Amino acid sequence: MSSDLVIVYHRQPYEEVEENGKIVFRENSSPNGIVPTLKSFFGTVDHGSWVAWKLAEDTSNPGFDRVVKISDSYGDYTVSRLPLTAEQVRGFYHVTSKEAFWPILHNFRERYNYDPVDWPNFRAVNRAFAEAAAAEAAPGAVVWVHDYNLWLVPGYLREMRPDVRISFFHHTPFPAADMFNVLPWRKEIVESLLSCDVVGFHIPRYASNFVSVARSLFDVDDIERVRVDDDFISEDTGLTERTVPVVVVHNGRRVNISTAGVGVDVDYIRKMAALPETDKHVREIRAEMDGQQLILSVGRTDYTKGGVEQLESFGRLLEANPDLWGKVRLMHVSVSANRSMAAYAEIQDAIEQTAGRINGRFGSFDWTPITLISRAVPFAELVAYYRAADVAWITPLADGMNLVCKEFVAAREDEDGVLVLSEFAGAAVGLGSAVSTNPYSHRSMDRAILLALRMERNERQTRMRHLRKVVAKYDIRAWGEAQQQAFALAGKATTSGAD
Ligand code: GDG
Repeated sequence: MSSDLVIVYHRQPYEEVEENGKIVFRENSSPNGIVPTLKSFFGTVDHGSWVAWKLAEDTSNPGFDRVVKISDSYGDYTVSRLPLTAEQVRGFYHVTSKEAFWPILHNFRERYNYDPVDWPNFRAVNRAFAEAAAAEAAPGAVVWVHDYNLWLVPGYLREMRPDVRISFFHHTPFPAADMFNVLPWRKEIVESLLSCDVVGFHIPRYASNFVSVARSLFDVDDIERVRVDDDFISEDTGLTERTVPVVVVHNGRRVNISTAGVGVDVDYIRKMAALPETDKHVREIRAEMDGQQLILSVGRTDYTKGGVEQLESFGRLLEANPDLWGKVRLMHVSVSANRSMAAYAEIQDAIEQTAGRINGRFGSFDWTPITLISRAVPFAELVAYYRAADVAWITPLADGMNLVCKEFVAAREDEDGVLVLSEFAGAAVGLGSAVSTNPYSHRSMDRAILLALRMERNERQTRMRHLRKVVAKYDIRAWGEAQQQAFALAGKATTSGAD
């Protein structure tokens, strides 16, 4: 059965587990995160499909059904599993996407690694994703492609299926032309993106950067711009833009540029925060803290998340303020997603060494300043920590959006707690009431955390109330609606004969 909506996302939308020798598909144990949100879109169409990859030793004889039907609380949908060998996955995902694209997207030119890239493999994998999507899509269907590792999919798909509407969403930042154009495949990538009906970003800066990159490489004209909504103009972040492009025309085709930042499931987090088990856990954490202040830091282990820089700031804070010894603790949750990759193993080591050095320098038998957690904490537990923390310290060097800071705010029904947020997280453009910090500046980092620890209750509440309004207004449902509107707009652009 062909589908009105095809979601192309590299990971499968469920957990595949073996039970009594049989493979069963289980809904992801946590309804939090982007995958359940994307699946909820299947409720808006007659039939939906999801395209993802699955490891196979022999791709022509993968030993699993390529297409399976799933029925879960999101309805009935099809999952098309693209068989890829371990070598193909390594080449397209771990090498090309993570070693070449990821550093450029996040402005780390010095970490960019060109040499091991196997470009023909990247093309072949993206083409295979496009073929799988083309096979699932009904005439005129929306095909919704996610993230940079699938950058070439729109171009191939447009050739195969001129009738479909293609929407592409970037979860990462999109850099300026000086940075993006370091990629030798820049023209091929941007040409593919310009064959979409909608290209989507979290914030106006990334949309503007994309358009300036496109203009540097192609004749792109008729750029329609609108003023950015006041909700996304924060004077404290270097990421603010005053206007944002909404349409560009390339080769006579209109390409809609959509800007809507992913939000969190505020209702779900609120409910979880209000559970009696969460209450009990919060009381236990507070009892354990025994009047000390708790700083919480949560993120993936990635150099973009600025973990080492943050730990060093904590070390300087203790060095300069002996009155804080024994009075404050940092819980640093840094979950490693890609242990096998050298860049991530190196950052994990650096985090462990820095935390160890600070604990050794300042700690005592009954006070360990930093608790380092490298395994994933169950989400229910994380919510208890969000509630119990005095400060959430979220200081990435670059981050497309950052959902952790929004989860923290959503969990704070008590309207207390301080958010210290990097001005280089996409979320910062909407969260002007956070304590803004520049993670590249020692002085700014050290000042912001001290300010947060010493902030009076009145100011904490005023800031938190404002943050909560914004996080609730731009929650995950608002993002979903913005995407639906963008799909509808894409439909109009196609039928109005803009081609
Ligand atoms: C990419 C972009 C963009 C973290 N530790 C634990 C845990 N988490 C969960 C958080 C949050 C998620 O992981 C992390 O989301 P982020 O948005 O902060 O970061 P990325 O993974 O880098 O995501 C990013 C995002 O895509 C969406 O577009 O915001 O900029 O880089 O939900 O709660 N969850 C659990 N235990 C942990 O220890 N259960």
